[in-house]
This record gives sequence, structure tokens and C-alpha cells, in this order.
Amino acid sequence: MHGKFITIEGTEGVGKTTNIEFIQGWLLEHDIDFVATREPGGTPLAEQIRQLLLTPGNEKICDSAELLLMFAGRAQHLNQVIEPSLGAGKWVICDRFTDATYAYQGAGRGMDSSLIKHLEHLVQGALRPDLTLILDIPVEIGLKRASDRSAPDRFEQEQVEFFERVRQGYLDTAKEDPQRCAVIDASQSLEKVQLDIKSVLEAFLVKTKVVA
Ligand code: T5A
Repeated sequence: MHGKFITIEGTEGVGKTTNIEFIQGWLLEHDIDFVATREPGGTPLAEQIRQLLLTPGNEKICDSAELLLMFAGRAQHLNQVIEPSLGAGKWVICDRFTDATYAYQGAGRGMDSSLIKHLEHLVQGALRPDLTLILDIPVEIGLKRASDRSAPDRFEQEQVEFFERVRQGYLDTAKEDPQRCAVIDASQSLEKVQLDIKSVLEAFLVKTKVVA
């Protein structure tokens, strides 16, 4: 039996980390064996790549190096964590995945989406998430939440216009793939956001059981 692959996406400070904790609680309640992980990162090597990508430094990382580093970490993460866990029947809950590459490197940086698609096929083969929760929030609110929480990382130093393009990139993905993607209004109270997440998860679980 193959596990299910769920990803959580959105612009800065939308509440992914906070809501992944909530999703873990829901999985425990339903007695579902799972692994929670994140990108960039998820293995010791991929976490080192994450440091390279997120730490502000003197040398500007060019767009293609940034894209390739994202996929290098992803290849390692898939090989070491995601694929073995799914193969063992566990659900994998991942804080960001390839939709983030389409949104940040594609819509945000302006890199050609056909190039991203090519790398996606190379690194993932046919593997895609079964369900993606896109937490959506006006950019300024998310950036304010993120800056109240911690010092800005390399991405958070970008201009608001960059994150507006990223947000639109996510909304375009949701429109292109409505079967897989659920957009949640993350500007609501945490309680309301979690009720919405719960109803998406409950519907997904029913669908999973019907298909199995
Ligand atoms: N990236 C990643 C790419 O460019 N390409 C890629 O392919 C990939 C995989 C990763 C960076 O890498 C980029 C995107 C990112 O810039 P990250 O740490 O995963 O960085 O992403 P961040 O968005 O920076 O994650 P954050 O930890 O900043 O934000 P979260 O996890 O979305 O938000 P969270 O849960 O920490 O919440 C932020 C604050 O808001 C509060 C929380 O308590 C917290 O204080 N909050 C709420 N407050 C009020 N109402 C609510 N509903 C709230 N929900 C949360």
C-alpha cells in the first residue's frame, strides 16, 4: 500500500508551520502513520542546501543556481525520505514542494516554466502530491506576521511586488489543478483556518477510502 503525499504551500508567513502541527494532530487522531518534513530541507544534506539558500550573504545567488539548488535538495529528499516513506505506506506531510518552485523561481523570478517542468520530470518522474493546501493571504499581512516572528531570511528581503507575483503563481496553479489543490483563506482567525483545513482533510480521507 502506498501512502499519501500532502503538501502545504503559500507565501511568507501564511501559517504553514503552525498548521502543519494541527495536521499532525489530525493524523494522530485518525491513527494514520506519517512523516512530517519540509523543503528546502528534510535530510542532513538538503538542510545544508537550505542554509545556503536562506542565509543572506554577500554573493548574489543567480537565478539558475537557485533553481538547481532547490532541485538538488529535492532529489536527495525524495530519495532518502519521501519515496521510502510513501513506499512503506506512510503519509508524507511536506512544508512546501515543487509548487513553490513554480511560484518563487517561475512566477517570482521569471524563470521559464518549461525549464522547471523539465527538472520536475528529471527529479520526480511521475511523483506528484495527492493533495496540496495553498494557504492564501494578502502579501503585506503575511510579511508582517513573518517579520514579527523572526529576522528576514534571503527570500524575505525581496520587494512586495516579488511576493505578489508568487501569490498569483500559486493561485494560477490552483486554477490549473483544482482536483489536487485547495485554496484556504489564511487571513481568517487561526481557529477558522483550521476548521477549513479539517474539512478539506476529511473530504480527502473519504475520497481516499472510496478509491482504495
Ligand atoms: N522556496 C522554497 C523557493 O523559493 N522555492 C522552492 O522550491 C521552495 C521549496 C523557505 C523559503 O524558500 C523558498 C520559499 C521561502 O521563502 P520557509 O521557512 O519554508 O522558507 O518559508 P516561510 O514562508 O519563510 O515560512 P515561515 O516559517 O516564515 O512561515 P509559515 O510557516 O507559513 O508561518 P508560521 O506558521 O510560522 O506563522 C507565522 C506567524 O503568524 C502567526 C504564527 O503564530 C506565527 O507567529 N499565525 C497567525 N496569526 C494570526 N492568524 C492566523 N490565522 C495565523 N496563522 C499563523
